Amino acid sequence: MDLDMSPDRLATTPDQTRAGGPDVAGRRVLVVGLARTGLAAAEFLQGRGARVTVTDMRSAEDLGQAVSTLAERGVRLELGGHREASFTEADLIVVSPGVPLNIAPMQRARDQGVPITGEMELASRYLTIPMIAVTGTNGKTTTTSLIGDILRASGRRVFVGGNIGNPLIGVLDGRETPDAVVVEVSSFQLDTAETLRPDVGVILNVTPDHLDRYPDFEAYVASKLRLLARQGPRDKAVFNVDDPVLEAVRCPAAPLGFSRLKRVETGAFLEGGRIVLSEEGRMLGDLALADLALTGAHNHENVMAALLAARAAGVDLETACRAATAFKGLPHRVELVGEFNGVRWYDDSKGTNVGAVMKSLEGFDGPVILIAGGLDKAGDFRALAPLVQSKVKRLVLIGQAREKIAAALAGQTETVLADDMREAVVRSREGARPGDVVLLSPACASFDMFKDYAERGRVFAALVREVAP
Ligand code: UMA
Repeated sequence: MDLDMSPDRLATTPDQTRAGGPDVAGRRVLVVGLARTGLAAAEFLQGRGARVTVTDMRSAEDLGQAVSTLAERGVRLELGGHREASFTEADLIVVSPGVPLNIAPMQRARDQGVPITGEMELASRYLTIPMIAVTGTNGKTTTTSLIGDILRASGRRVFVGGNIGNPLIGVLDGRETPDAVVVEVSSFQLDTAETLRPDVGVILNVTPDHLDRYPDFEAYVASKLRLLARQGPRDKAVFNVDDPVLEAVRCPAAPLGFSRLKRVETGAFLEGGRIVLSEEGRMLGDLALADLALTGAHNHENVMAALLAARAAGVDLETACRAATAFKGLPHRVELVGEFNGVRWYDDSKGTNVGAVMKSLEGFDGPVILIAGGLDKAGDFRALAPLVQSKVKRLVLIGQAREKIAAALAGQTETVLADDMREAVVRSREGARPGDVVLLSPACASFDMFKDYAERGRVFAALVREVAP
């Protein structure tokens, strides 16, 4: 087993982590999971001369096009289940983020010393251009996209990818020649990141999520903090100093804090309706919140983080602010579907955890009818109680978690259980008066009723347009 993926072998100093990825030619590499990540990783590894096998629990029929694409390229496929020997006999395992690291064959391979890595870690080892990486429980996608826009506005060619939907390893196919990459990084991707060292690392916030995958909140926090752990003093760490988890972070990189609540010596903060950027107590520039299309406290944080990250990457502040004011936001994130009979309907289907729903609710003053529920990720719905009591006039619950949420929030507000999204929209309309807001912000995953959060949002929006006028 001489394909050593350990940090010590390939990376003795932080800079050397980018000196070149492992030589996989002729090596047996097992790619676990054949969705977006697995397909991209397998194509990359095959192109580098590895002997690639891809395995997935799902059948060839379920997996569709990816199967024929890889079969045509001569990749071995083991579908409809995992074969333990393929794990233990591999020189390297590249695991997709959605595959738990403790499944039995992986555990066995790990015990036998087989290196296990993730696609993002692997890709980062071959990258020679600067990397800006963004993690956090909420706001990652918006912030990643905004940083991408700002860098483009400054004339740079940028690859924007990662958890946002297109695997980072795609940047290595040579079709594009970007000057920098901006990646959204999930905790699952960080779990397999041994040497990942972004030039600029951003952590937006850390609140409970994915507790169905981690033993406890501490383990999830530890995963998130890995983003900054291997940085060096020349790198930059951007993080939210209002967040109790991040406030006390000690990182090797130069810190750039941002805060909604207090002045920051070197970083960004809010004052008098403006974002102020500062360096050692000196004001560098500012931006009026009223000029932003992005609204809500959480988005103000996202913009502060993006401005700091872009500046750390060398973009001048004026260009960065201009791009931030031009940024319109992303679908399914407190997206206005429409106003009907004086009621505004918002799609926040991406609000898949309790912290996200709290941030979304904080952005509204008036009475809210909240549609929540879906597939529970072991969230503690009781944390919603104060906001539900003060802002939510009717709670409409759907999906597998509806009884659990109803029990957790019992007595806080009028609660209605609905059998599907149509009923949820109808029951919301019944309770809504002019001036109210109806907000779909589920605090849960979508997979019990929909393909993904985007489909959930689309179905909701279509029903609103049909039922609400
Ligand atoms: N599978 C197995 N064995 C198992 C478990 C799963 O073979 O024991 C297979 C499944 O049958 C499936 C494949 O593994 O075919 C799923 O892999 P995947 O879930 O990693 O799917 P990808 O399409 O590669 O998507 C992943 C990220 N998914 C997850 O982290 C769950 C995508 O993030 C990401 O956009 C994509 O890589 C590209 O980087 C999605 C996500 O929900 C948006 N992320 C979470 C979040 O944002 O909260 C972390």
